[in-house]
Amino acid sequence: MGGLMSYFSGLFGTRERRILILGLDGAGKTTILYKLQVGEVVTTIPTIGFNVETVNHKNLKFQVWDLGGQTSIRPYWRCYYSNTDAIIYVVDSVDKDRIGISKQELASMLAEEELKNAVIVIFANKQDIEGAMSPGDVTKALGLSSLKHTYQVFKTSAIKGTGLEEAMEWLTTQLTQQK
Ligand SMILES: Nc1nc2c(ncn2[C@@H]2O[C@H](COP(=O)(O)OP(=O)(O)O)[C@@H](O)[C@H]2O)c(=O)[nH]1
Ligand SMILES: [Mg+2]
Repeated sequence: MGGLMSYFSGLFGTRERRILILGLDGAGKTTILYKLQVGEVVTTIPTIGFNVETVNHKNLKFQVWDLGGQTSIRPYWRCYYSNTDAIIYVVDSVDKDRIGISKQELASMLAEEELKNAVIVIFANKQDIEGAMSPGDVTKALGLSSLKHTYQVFKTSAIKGTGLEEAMEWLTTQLTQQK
């Protein structure tokens, strides 16, 4: 690992980039955030009561929170996702029971006007576990073919650290082209 941030070096010196890491609880978001070794993770709890993990590294800003369940606080998310350049959407590829909920959450998020230009990186996570859905299965289950956004699905294991570099390399290329 270690060298992961080098992928982002092409983005330094340009404008601020905001990247959200989202998905259902238990998908592996926090694990990924630490694996990326971007910097110190700061957890804040806004008054409305959901955890937001933030990491700032130069002009890159990562924010993480759990989707699912809390429809009443959804309007408050807006404060966090304006000007978002990319969403890393993390899926527990073993959790077939909740993949439908994950699909709905992604769809509601991407219906937001302010996120219409965001690049989407899907992490089909937990690939180290036997019986994990393949990227093809995850693509189907999330209904990605109807997405208007630029997206790509990657097989990842946050625990083992596999697939993260490839995904980050792709994302960096997309963001560099975006301007
Ligand atoms: N086997 C396996 N476990 C994982 C992987 N990623 C995360 N986990 C585990 O899944 C649980 C939830 O991870 P966490 O990062 O807290 O998920 P979050 O709720 O999305 O932030 C933890 O016990 C992690 O160790 C993975 O790729 N493979
Ligand atoms: Mg977490």
